Amino acid sequence: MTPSQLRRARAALDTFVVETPSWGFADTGTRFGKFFQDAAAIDLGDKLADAGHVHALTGCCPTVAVHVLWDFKPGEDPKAVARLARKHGVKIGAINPNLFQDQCYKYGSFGNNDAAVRAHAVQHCVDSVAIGRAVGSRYLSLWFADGTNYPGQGSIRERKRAFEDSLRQLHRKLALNQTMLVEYKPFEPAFYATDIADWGMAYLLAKKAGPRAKVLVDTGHHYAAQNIEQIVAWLLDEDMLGGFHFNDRRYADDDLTLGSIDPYQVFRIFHEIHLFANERGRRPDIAYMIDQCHNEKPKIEATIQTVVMAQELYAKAALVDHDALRRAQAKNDVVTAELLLKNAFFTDVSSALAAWRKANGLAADPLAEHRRQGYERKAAADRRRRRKELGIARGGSFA
Ligand code: RM4
Ligand code: MN
Ligand code: MN
Repeated sequence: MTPSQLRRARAALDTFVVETPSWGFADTGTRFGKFFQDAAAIDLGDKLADAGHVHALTGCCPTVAVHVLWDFKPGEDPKAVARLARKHGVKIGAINPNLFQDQCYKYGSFGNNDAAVRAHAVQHCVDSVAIGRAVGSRYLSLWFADGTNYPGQGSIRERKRAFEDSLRQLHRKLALNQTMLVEYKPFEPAFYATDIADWGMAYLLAKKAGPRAKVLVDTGHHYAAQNIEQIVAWLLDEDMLGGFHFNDRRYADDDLTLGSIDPYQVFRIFHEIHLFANERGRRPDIAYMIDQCHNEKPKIEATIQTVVMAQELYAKAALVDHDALRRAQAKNDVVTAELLLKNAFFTDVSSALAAWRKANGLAADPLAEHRRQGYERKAAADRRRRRKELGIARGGSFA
């Protein structure tokens, strides 16, 4: 790296933070079964402790996303949860309502043809907004399992209008500093017509809901051939990109570690963001979040891997010479333009990462440091003992 590249990479790292998901630290499963890890978090306290540990090692994960139904006991004071997070050195990030587990959601939530179910779903989101206010969270993150499984099962247009209406109602309840993120996913659990199946649908619904609704791009929620960075560039240009859920996939919504299958894809996404920032003279306000559940890898190790990979690719993408790129584009010099991206991607940024970590008082290799500290082993021993005391028997069902 040249000294100027080193400076650019370090400056990029100074601005980059990524949110960890509380659910990424707990036992989760596949559609077919659940495999347990002794070190998996038992309760929200454990999840926040794990998230705090990841932040202490990486220095760039100050917030934790929570799932309302999985993390908050009924009647629990959200302020107490915020205090618990602070105790572990983190803050509560995006609030994720749960609109898919209750029996009443069998035929959908915001898209349900029963007005009472829609009202119930909206009310749950309004309650989630209140939790967000209490804990000082900026984001309400919405993912809907809504859709139909068979042709003819429901009115596609009526469901669309039900979504428009419910999202508009919910938007009215947002605080001025809160943003509502609308996530899309092509299929699963609905296998015929998912109500918010792609970024265009999410864009339209967010636009109609109000100015504080934006689109959330989950990198795993696309068909294999889709050009995600093009979607990102369009959303940036329309000021409609609210955030990301990072993960990787080979087939569908696989929740694999970011960059484990296609790191160049992630680089290209970051490149579009850096290029936008360079042209506009300001960094876009984007929530970078992880959405991964690991069944085979130790959860904390996989999370650290993800964070380190995100930092590395973000730094690499910051090395693209934007002026040179514009010159090459103006001349239609396709090869030079492409090489500017490729060369940045293949540049070894490890010295920038090491310098940044040193300057921030962090170990050079967060994963090695995690292993050295023996956190996993200690957490496993503690949680094994507590499970026994609490009489927690773990079943094999997937959820
Ligand atoms: C979905 C989606 C959401 C997540 C749910 C549980 O696949 O990615 O973001 O909250 O799973
Ligand atoms: Mn997601
Ligand atoms: Mn997903």
